[in-house]
Amino acid sequence: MNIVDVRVIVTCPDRNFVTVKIVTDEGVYGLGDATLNGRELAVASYLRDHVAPVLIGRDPSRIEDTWQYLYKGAYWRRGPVTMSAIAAVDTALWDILGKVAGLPVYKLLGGRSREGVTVYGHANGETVDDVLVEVARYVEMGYRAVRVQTGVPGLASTYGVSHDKMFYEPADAAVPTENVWSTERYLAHVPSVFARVRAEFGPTLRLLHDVHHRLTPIEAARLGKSLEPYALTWMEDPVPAELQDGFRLIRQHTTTPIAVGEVFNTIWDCERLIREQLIDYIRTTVVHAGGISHLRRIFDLAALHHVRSGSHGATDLSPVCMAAALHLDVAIPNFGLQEYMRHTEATDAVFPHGYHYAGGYLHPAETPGLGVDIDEELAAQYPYRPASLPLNRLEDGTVHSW
Ligand code: EZ4
Ligand code: CO
Repeated sequence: MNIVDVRVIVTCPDRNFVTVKIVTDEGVYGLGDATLNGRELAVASYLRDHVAPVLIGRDPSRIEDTWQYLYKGAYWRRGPVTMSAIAAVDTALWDILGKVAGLPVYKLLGGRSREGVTVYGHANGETVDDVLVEVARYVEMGYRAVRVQTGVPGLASTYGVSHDKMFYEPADAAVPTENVWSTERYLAHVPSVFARVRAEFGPTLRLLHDVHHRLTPIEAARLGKSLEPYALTWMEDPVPAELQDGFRLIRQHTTTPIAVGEVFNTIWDCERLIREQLIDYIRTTVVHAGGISHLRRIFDLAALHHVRSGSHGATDLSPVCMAAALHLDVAIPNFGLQEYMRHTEATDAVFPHGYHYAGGYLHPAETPGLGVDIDEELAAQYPYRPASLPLNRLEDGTVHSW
């Protein structure tokens, strides 16, 4: 069996997605997500101009060899553009292998380790009263874990808090929206939010909070300490993570568990964090961390060091990525949680899929491969629209970390 065509499909059913479709001479094809929020066309070009030509004629069952060929063969290693492109190819090849074998991909990864994939949803509201209503909605839908974000008194807007609740989209403008940020106002407010949520929903609902890389290590340590009475499942992205040593300082001060990794693209971004047990959850994803093959390598390293998975699953990760993530989530021994931000109807229509939500769990499809498809005709009706993630400035105008 040989690869005869590599198509790169860019579509915008309510948001942008880049998808690779690898077609074989026997008609079997596989899909991979290559979406890099706000930088989509860079990955599309990488795939079209540099990857597709070298894949033609290759044996699609040589998944590891193709990964090594693209990673080492580029000379220029790592980086989100390169790794998203490699991820898409790797994911598509696993999809093909599953279809050829007649098995869902999770069976090729060692089979089921659990009955379902526990997911968390996003409750966000401008005020604490608003967010309590949102948390209640998730609890009613059966969710066992909820991420809680609110506006900050005195700040006009906050990343992750929007007006449309179920389907919010942070990449909201071609030129980045600018928010004003104050660490003082934020740190003064957050503990009171969780005090109310815990009082209302009791001790067993798993609660999470995303800091979006906005603090320094000592500020994050203070936040973690102040949240200890509310027993969070994790505090996400407390600091910008280029400096892995920063996490040691947070760790020395607080028992609030730490999650990080949605912007990481290889094992080298988290190798020390994992090896030195500086984090509790690694949030790398299929699409941004080199595909199923490389993500499994990261999760295997994590398993040796008491670190569990907590993969990113926001709307910019397409249903193709979600399908792939669920196969890995259900198979690995050290699964923690899976983020699940629902896609819109338009997105779901372009990417028909067999995974489904029931009672707090997502379940991968039982069909061969990943169990997700793309409607290319429908996709063509939604042309690309430039959209960027917002940025933060401090009150004095300084550009701040996210
Ligand atoms: O900022 O997906 O945990 N989820 C998040 C998301 C990310 C976006 C970036 O593309 O932090 O909202
Ligand atoms: Co996040």
